[in-house]
Amino acid sequence: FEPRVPVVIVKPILYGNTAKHFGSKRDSDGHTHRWTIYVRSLNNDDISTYVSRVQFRLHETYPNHNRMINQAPFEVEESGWGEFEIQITIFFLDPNEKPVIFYHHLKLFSTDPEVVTGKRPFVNEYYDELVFQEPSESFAQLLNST
Ligand code: SLL
Repeated sequence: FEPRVPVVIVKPILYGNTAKHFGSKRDSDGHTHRWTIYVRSLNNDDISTYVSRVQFRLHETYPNHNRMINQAPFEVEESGWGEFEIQITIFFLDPNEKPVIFYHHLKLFSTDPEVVTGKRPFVNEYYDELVFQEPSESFAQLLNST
């Protein structure tokens, strides 16, 4: 009798956005902030060892609002004037692994005085975990390589 050990691999990630006020509203388009939305590993290891691409679905006011990023760093840098929900989809190198879909609320405006005066960058970041149940042997190798 050989007890079967279930294989579960957990990859910690960070996702979120940074934002920086221009200092004034841009006349041409009313934009006020430059911002970046991103997905990365907790320890900054390269997640492209097991992630094939990441899609960021921006607000429809953006041209080509479905942004597919096919290599690291998995991020989109943009400018704008408003906050909105961004749908993030992570695709994996093993096509049998279902893509993971979640949401991030893009935040631009801070009440933190250090951020308002430009002493500190604005970071709106969250921790989460990608949990793989019984991954294929080859994909498990990729997951364990970082
Ligand atoms: C709001 N519900 O009303 C939100 C919508 C839309 C943000 C925010 C500019 C895009 C562009 C932009 O910042 N859109 O000019 O391409 O606050």
